[in-house]
Amino acid sequence: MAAFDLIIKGGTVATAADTFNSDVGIRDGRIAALAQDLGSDAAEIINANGKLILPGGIDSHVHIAQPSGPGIVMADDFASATRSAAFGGNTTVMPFCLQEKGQGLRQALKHYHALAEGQCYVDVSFHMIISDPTSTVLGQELPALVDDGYTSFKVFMTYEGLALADKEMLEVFACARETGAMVLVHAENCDAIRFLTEQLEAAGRTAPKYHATSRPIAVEREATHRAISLAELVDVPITIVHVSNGEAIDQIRWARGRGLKVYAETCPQYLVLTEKDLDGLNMEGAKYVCSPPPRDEESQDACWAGLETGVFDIFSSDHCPFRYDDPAGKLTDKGRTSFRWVPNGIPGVETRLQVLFSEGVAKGRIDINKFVALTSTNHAKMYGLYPRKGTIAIGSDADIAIWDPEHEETISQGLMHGGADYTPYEGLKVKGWPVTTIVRGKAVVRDGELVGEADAGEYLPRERSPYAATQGRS
Ligand code: DUC
Ligand code: ZN
Ligand code: ZN
Repeated sequence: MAAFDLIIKGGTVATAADTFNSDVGIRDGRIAALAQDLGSDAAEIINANGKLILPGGIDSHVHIAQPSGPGIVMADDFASATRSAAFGGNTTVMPFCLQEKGQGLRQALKHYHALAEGQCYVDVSFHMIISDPTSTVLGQELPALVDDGYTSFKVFMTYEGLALADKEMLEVFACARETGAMVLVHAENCDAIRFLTEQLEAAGRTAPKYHATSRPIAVEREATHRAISLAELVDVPITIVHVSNGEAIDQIRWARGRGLKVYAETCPQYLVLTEKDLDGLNMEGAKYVCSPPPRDEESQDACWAGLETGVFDIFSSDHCPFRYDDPAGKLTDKGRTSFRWVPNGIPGVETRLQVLFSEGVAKGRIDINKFVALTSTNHAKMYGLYPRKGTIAIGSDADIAIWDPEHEETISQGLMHGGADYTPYEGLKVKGWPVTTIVRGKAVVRDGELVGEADAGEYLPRERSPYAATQGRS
């Protein structure tokens, strides 16, 4: 029997901490050896000369097959989303299991697991979305689920029907504190958006571009500050997801200045898109409708500064795909009557890493180690998967993306492998591309070709994260 199942030879390994030339020896799905020359005693050898060997991307913020309202269907099921993720250099994705009003969490999970079963090219793990925090949910279901490895959940401060009132937020936060779970917060003020939406509609301003007008920066800044204050009252760490601008970032800096454990995420759309993208001909702007909306160049600069200076712990896609040319997607009949009804979200799981690599690493804004931290290692740490996932170390799962750092490409829909019919990053020129994606020692994508199967991905129960531990301040 060979010493290794696979040796990746001759590449440059980069982790969140180090960059070094090393072969990577893989046995039984795990990393078994790192050395300058591991010889050739392996069932399979991949030559990685001139390539980067990175921990596979972990995208901890994706939406797959999530209920999205009457007549609206997400563009991706688990198979298409995880295939797309693999082509984008990802080895784990974390979608959201939505609790609908009146629904039990176990019931929601049972349905969601059934959708994922045997349909994943990469590993998956679910966050819950809590929309109905009844006493049974918070007192019984959620604590038991955290024990079962569902150690994070999201709450909305926006969207009628999903948004929690402040008292409910406090109750959910208190439950997170008790159970040691991580709470993710979508911070936009629901009432303020409703008010502005009504005003815009009354003035006949219903085109997709007014989606951005209806959710200005103040709406996000206020909710960010409120979420932080509510978390401080309860003494619970929180993660503010999809932060889009400098004023929200200021709230996070302020909280950290007070010693609070407030973590933050930003996404590609806040680095390379702006509000102007929503101003397309006819309904074209609907392709960019997501929340919070892309802002302006000043906000992009603020997000870059946040990435460079450590405000942001994680960089996720917020992949939430709807087809454009489809009445069940962006061109729903109601959506033509007002931006209010255009499904919120854009595809991005396949392009997240290239955008940050090219705009960040290749342009010298961040180094490769920070890139790995932001796109893989910190996701594993924050959500209880580390060190099994998120690094290249002896004993860790052999989840690896092999990158060609010199490969130049223009992003276009023709290159994508998901269920959407457009990419919001069409035409963006990038340098650096993932060529081979390996999940637990087995290639899913090899030299740009799909070689994995849809039942290769595993479901990952997670530990409680030390990032979510209360600070014992109250
Ligand atoms: N929030 C998300 O996190 N994703 C898509 C839509 C939304 O509002
Ligand atoms: Zn959100
Ligand atoms: Zn999201």
